Amino acid sequence: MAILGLMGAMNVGKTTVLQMFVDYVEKAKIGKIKGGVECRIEKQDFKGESAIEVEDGEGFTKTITPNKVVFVEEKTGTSHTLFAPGGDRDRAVIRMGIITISRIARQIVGLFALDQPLKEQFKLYDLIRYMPKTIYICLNKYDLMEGSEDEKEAKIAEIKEKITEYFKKRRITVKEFFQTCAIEKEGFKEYNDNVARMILDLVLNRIK
Ligand SMILES: Nc1nc2c(ncn2[C@@H]2O[C@H](COP(=O)(O)OP(=O)(O)O)[C@@H](O)[C@H]2O)c(=O)[nH]1
Ligand SMILES: [Mg+2]
Repeated sequence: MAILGLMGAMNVGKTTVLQMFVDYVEKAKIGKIKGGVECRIEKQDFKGESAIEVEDGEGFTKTITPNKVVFVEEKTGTSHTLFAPGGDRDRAVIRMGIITISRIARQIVGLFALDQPLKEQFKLYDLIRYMPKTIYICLNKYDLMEGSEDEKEAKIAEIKEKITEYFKKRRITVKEFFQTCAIEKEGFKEYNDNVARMILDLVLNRIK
């Protein structure tokens, strides 16, 4: 039984990643992807999403209390729990969620948005005192990267290096990087599949 915590600054895509995973399970896609296994959702709680109205624009939601998903591997009957707290470290109730989940989770995934500066995104981790010795990194919003394939590759290599350095200073080893796109978008199916595969790799301990 795994307990996985998805951490990351506001708007990097924690809630969306979790929702995409649920979607893969509910639409029976997860057993069909490479590395997929049949699963079912036992519980999902996105009640902590609070709608934020903006004057002229679409509006968005902000995670107040942690999102939670429990799913079961059909073959073995093993259940796994996924948590994604909010990312707004300036609000006490959200901060409490971050700290609690960081202590409960046995595996932590740090999410980063590839289209936003890293520096701001690191700040959240300064808050978490109890971190495991290893962390997994999800580089999300791959679809928003600009440039040629070569340019993207170079940019990602640089980002990986900076993230590895940051955690190394805190004596945390980055064990694996994943690259994802958490919204359905043409041309990015492999990166959508990576969302589901990442979670399975982690809960099934497939990363050596
Ligand atoms: N283009 C793109 N948008 C994304 C992706 N993942 C999340 N988003 C969008 O980014 C915004 C913030 O996502 P959300 O899951 O609420 O972030 P959270 O604060 O980390 O939970 C939402 O508008 C999402 O639709 C992605 O991979 N690509
Ligand atoms: Mg959220």
